[in-house]
Amino acid sequence: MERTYLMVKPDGIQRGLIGEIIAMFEKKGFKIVGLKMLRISRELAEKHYGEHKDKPFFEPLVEYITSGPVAAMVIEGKAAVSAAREMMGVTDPLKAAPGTVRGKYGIDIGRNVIHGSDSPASAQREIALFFRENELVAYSRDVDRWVYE
Ligand code: D4T
Repeated sequence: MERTYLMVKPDGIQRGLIGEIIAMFEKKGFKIVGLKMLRISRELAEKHYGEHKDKPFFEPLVEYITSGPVAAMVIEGKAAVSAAREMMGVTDPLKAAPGTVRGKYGIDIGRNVIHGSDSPASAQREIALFFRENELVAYSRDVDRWVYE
């Protein structure tokens, strides 16, 4: 089993999409092990998007991600990192496949609704950045025998 970090970005919150987005991952069969609302500080945004700090879109990206609250979550399941990326769709919502979060709900790349870790290493780093160990819950679900063979 693998864990990944997902976040409904400020545009998703303002547009009332938290429930729809969580439901997609929940109904897929993933287990939610961490969930909270927070307002990202500039310092945290710069850390989270550190790899982009020399890109022209860095400043607008930081402004956007700090512009309102986000919904942060950690989901767990088989191949959670790659499966969640597939379910999110590619970065540019106009190119994202229909049925993906970005394909369904976004238009502009700078308002692409959701974030998801792009590798198991990023997932580990981002989970530690956004959640304390005691905010993540380990539990079993009886339904898992109907999700996994
Ligand atoms: P995030 O990290 O937000 O889940 O998005 P991706 O993993 O899909 O994409 P990314 O890291 O390449 O980009 C991070 C973030 O920057 C915005 N962005 C990106 C932008 O505004 N203009 C651009 O040209 C690119 C490449 C969108 C997502």
